[in-house]
Amino acid sequence: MYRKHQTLGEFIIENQASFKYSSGELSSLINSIRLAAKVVNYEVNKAGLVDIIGSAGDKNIQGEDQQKLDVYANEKFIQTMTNRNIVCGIASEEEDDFIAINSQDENNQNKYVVLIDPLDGSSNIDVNVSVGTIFSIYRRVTPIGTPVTLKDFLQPGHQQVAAGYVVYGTSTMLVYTTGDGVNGFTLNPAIGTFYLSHPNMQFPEDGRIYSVNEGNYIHFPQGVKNYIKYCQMEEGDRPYTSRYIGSLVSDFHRNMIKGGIYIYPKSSLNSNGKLRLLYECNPMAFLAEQANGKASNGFERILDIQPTELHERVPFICGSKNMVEKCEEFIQNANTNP
Ligand code: P6P
Repeated sequence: MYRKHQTLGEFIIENQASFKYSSGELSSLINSIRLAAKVVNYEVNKAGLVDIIGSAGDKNIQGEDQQKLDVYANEKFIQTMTNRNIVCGIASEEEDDFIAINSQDENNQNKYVVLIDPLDGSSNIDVNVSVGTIFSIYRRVTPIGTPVTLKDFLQPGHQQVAAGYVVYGTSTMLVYTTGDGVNGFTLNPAIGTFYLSHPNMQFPEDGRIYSVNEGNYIHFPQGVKNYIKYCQMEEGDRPYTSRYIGSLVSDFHRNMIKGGIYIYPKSSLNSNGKLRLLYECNPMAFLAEQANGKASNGFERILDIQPTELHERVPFICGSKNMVEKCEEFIQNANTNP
């Protein structure tokens, strides 16, 4: 149910009843993410003006230099969700282990856990290219009132109750789903309000944009190489256009609007690819499927993968359904006919 110029706050209230768990807590959680997004957006937008760019001198569990904005965004999202006593646990790309919230309080009736990549694409920050926040929300599976455990976080993606991203681009947008389609809200920075600008977002079934880091081409599996050559061939609606921003949220967002495919495959450099299942691939896969798109690891649906570790990586192919299926065909054929 949409109204022109509807604000995110109005949308949450008016659509809460449609949320199958019909719980005000999820609405409060989305509202807390909205608040944190505005705070981080303010810092991202002024990063070029103050000394907040550049490494914080630490490295995260991925062994990557932590940019100061990474650290700031991580703190803001965790603080906002913790202060409002809405969730029982948080896992973040920037945190080695999950964070239990009020877990010793047997009166803690909070039933949601959140997994987050607070500032994805952060290597783009100091070159003024879009970055994003990605979030994934589950109901806990262990008894309410007991300390949250790793089991609450290692759930397959099809158990997500909500997922979304913030893209800090030419405009700042919050795009999310609670399992009833995907809706995009654009921030009016003058008044700090998100307005419904992209109702019911859908991937076109076909597209002409492929997003992959071709600098790694020689390290890709043969099937991926064959698909990239297919995209480049003069035939039918090809060659396609190559667009790769180096920021998953930005490439995904453009592909969802225009049609396209994003590929981060395994390679001889990364045996499981680079992207993390729990707080990058699962939320983006949930959004993709809710927007008539598709997401797999080349062989199986991302949302069906049973996680075994908090920061595990998976090969990721996501976007317009027909493009993903064509890429899967090349990967699976090369596997059977090497
Ligand atoms: P590469 C950013 O670090 C990220 O996780 C995604 O946002 C992006 O698509 C990818 O990695 C870029 O990785 O190896 O191509 O630089």
